[in-house]
Amino acid sequence: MTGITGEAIARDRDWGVSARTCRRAIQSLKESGQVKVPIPGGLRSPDTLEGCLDVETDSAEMPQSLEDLIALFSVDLGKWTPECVTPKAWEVFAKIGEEMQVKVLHSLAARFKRRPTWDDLATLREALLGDITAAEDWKSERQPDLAEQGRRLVVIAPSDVHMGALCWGEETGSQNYDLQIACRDLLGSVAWLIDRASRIGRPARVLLPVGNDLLHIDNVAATTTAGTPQDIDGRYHKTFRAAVETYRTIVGWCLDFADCVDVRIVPGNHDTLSSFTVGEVLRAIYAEHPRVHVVNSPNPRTYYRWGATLLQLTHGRDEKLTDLAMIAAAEAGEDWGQCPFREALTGHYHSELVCERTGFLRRQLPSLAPPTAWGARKGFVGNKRRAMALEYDFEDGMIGSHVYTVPRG
Ligand SMILES: [Mn+2]
Repeated sequence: MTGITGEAIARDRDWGVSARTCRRAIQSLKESGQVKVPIPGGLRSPDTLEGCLDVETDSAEMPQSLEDLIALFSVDLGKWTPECVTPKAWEVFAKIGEEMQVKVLHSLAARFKRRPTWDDLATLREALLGDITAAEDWKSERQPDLAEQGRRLVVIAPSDVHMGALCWGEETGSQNYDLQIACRDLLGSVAWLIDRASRIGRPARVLLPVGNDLLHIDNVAATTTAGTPQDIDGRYHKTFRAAVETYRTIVGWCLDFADCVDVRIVPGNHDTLSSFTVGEVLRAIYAEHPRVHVVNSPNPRTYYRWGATLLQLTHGRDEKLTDLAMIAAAEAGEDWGQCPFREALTGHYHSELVCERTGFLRRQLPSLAPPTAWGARKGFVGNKRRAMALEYDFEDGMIGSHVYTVPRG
């Protein structure tokens, strides 16, 4: 009786008795020693119905845990997953010699559900991968990844602030302007530009050109560098201190915004000496700072390289503007040869302009200051008071800009 079960007898022989009766009979024979039940006999053979697998032990000697059941029937858990486990118990009676004995027997039944087939999973996997890939494409369009952040330079370039200038709106037909307003608008523009640029992510570096007529006058006689008298608000020393403190604040903001800050001094025609001395103070302040690099030079032009881009920084008053490209080629020939993107950032004219010729692009920055009485007399009126930030990719050159416009009123 190898592996025979009560159910098998009841089903195959059609003896007209229940499986339980047959089991009891078998058990009775076993208990009496007349029948040897081999191990692992006494088991119900797995029945594979559509989508489910039933297994059941048939005696007290059989395993009593689900894990044992799985091992005993070699149930492939890759194909089947347990759905329910049903323990069973019943009494058997046997006459051994003259004595009737009672014994409680146990069994364990379990039902397994068929897992999705590999074909189904493969199809599902392909569909999911397609969805995920599409989602990643969409994500990368909307949000540059961290590797991209490391390739990004932001140039924060307020120009022609003319701190210390005094402008009377009734006379100029524009807004009033004094030292306090200049500091307010300079800080306000930089805060706005950093906020906008930070929405894209944290850049690797900030380039901060300082100068370009940051101060309106260059000496205690209240004149430009060349000696032209100006309308001024406050004393020279007061303006100088305000310029240093304002840029100290701005550098601090830039350090919160980016990993490194590169300060480049760009002398203007109103502040040739003052921008140099402001630069020297900033250089002293940040001499030991690991993330701030100040370059200050008496040379009117300075060059900055970011990957494939060469930037020429100059106020743009003294050179012939159409010569700037050849001046850059002469002064920064090696970088010129290696950089497919060559640009000049200039100021001075208080108007925004982009001019590209033979692969050299000159970006003329707008001014944060309103017209002075002299400018109004000359008819230099109506231009918008603005400050710009420019975004450069390490390999792809300029990739964007932000513009702050001083509110009207
Ligand atoms: Mn100027």
